[in-house]
Amino acid sequence: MSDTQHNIPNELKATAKAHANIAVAKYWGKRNSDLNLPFFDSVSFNVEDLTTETTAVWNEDDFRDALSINGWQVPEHTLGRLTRILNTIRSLTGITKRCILSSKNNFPLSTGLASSASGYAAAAAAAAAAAGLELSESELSSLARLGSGSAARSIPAGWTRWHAGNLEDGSDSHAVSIAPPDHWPLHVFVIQVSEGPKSISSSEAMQQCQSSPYWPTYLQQASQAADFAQNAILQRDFAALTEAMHTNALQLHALAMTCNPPICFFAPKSIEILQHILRASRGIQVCCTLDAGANVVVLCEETAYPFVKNDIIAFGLPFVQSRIGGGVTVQAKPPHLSSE
Ligand code: 2P0
Repeated sequence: MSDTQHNIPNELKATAKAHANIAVAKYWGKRNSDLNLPFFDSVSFNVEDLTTETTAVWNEDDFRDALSINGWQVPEHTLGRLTRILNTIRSLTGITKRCILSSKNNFPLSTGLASSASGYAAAAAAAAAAAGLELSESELSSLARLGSGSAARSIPAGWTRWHAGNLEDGSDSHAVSIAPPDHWPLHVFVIQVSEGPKSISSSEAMQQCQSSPYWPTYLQQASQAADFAQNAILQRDFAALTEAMHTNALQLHALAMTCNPPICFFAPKSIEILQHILRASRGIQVCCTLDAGANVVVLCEETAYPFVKNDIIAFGLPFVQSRIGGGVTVQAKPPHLSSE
């Protein structure tokens, strides 16, 4: 972020909105845990109807940074990842003030589903804009990555690829859009299988997975997954997308189940839905994925939509129906920016 510009505005306040994203070729494993630098590239799509909206205010009078989510004050000792983002902004702008962030998830789900991606993306964009920091999309993606790796992919629009990068400082580790949302307007269903909090954080699980005897094979296979997924997306090849999603997701879960101690993210209902979609995908254009949790995300083409929707209703679980979403937007720019 060496070439960034900043003009400290009078009113240090801005609001940003970001979408959750779901990976087709997943990020799993870090070459640097402090900077959330991955071993390999990942590819995902934003989910139009799962959003976080965050307002950031830089304030002289406060002694410490603070964050509330849906009105709940996050304990100060758990702000570590957000502090990395705010300290980076302070060092780039020279601002010495504290940042107060209030964040709202629109998720009708109670699981915190993919909330770290949209959460850190919105927080980074709001805090940077409020500080008058004019970052390129890549720089903003790198900044969001400091909060949560997957947040890097919630900055650009539509279908995105996070380039792992090679540099030790992470300045080349950011996401870019590979296709806009309307490139391939698939239907997205996010099925809420589990209501409980996750039993293990993604960071811990990624680390633990390296104890699996299959880790070297996984690393080699998963390193090729982004290219395969990107080609499927660019060619709108649903059969290839299905192969990319099912292979990549199930390799991750197989890895998790074979590490020590083993991790099983599935709930019984996840398996039921997975089996159903695997069977259906042989006949219609539908596929699914599962992240580090029990929820299932289903994608389908227009032709398959009526059947898929009926089947999803029949599962009897809450779900969000959506489309491929846009990138982060800053809605209330500081005065010096809004006049541009
Ligand atoms: C992904 N996941 O690509 C993968 C697939 C979960 C399974 O990125 O430690 O919350 O904050 O960088 O981004 C979830 O991990 O992890 C995730 P940190 P993050 O979407």
